[in-house]
Amino acid sequence: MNLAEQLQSLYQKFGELPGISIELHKQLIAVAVDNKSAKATIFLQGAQVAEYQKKGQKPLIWLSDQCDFKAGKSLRGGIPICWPWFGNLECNPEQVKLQFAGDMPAHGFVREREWNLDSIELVDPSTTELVLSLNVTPDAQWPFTARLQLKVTVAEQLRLEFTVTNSGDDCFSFTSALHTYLNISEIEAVSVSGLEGISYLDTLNDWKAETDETPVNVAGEVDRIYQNLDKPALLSDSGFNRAIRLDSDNAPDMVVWNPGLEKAKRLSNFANDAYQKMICLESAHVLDNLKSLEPGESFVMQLFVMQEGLAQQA
Ligand code: TA6
Repeated sequence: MNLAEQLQSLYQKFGELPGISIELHKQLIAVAVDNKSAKATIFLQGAQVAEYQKKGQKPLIWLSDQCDFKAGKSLRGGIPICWPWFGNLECNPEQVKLQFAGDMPAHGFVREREWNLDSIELVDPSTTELVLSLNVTPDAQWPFTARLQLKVTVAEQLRLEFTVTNSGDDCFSFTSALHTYLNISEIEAVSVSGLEGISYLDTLNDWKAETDETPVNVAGEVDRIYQNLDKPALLSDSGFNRAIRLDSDNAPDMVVWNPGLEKAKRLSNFANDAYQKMICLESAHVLDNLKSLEPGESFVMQLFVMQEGLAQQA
């Protein structure tokens, strides 16, 4: 189907639902949700959440104002789904790496593919549930068969439930992440707690293992892979006077990333000063926490993003 036929088909299925809009952003189709709790926008390409904003609050999710909405290119911002590998393939475990042939993009390939919008359910006036899916079939990049599903719940909190099913005849292994870009007041105004004492790999310092006993404050480029969290991460933003809690299920790791000025200049669709207004807290399972699925087995990872008032400073 071409874009016009796709839009027509989506309007016929979902266009009459209260609070639901089918949108075209240049080459990309999105579904917009507006209910009593929040507004949200999900692009069919990559099943990428691009917006989530609780009513009366500032946006929770950051999206670059330099997105070009081109087919085949993941939006800068939102919550890209990194699968069947996280980061550079070369930095993945052998068990994951050896499954691929050829030159591979960072963060896998499903964030660049067109997912299907299977269903939208208005659970209640404050809760909307969308299900998107993607069937991955063997090709020159990856010789396995999988069915991916993303369930997005737009309510007082944002919930993503990412399911991978081995729908083929051969076992495969993968790493993955929900690469959440958060909207912040100023990078100097935020700190991330909940990671104190958790071992992390500093990818900017030869992947050396480190730990911090204090909350993470960002001054310059940060790219850390925290392994095996034991509590939710909490982003405190004194500029917006709010805290954002990220809780997850089956995502034991978290990547904390801010490009800083120098890397910002090299990033696509990213203004030089945009590093001031975003930070990535990426719920993941990487390295030793890779997953392997036998035929018929499934894996489910969940992310809960909720906004809280800022604990009154003591
Ligand atoms: O998750 C952190 C990271 O791997 C950074 O190193 C940076 O590359 C970021 O992801 C963005 O990657 P992308 O391929 O979306 O530009």
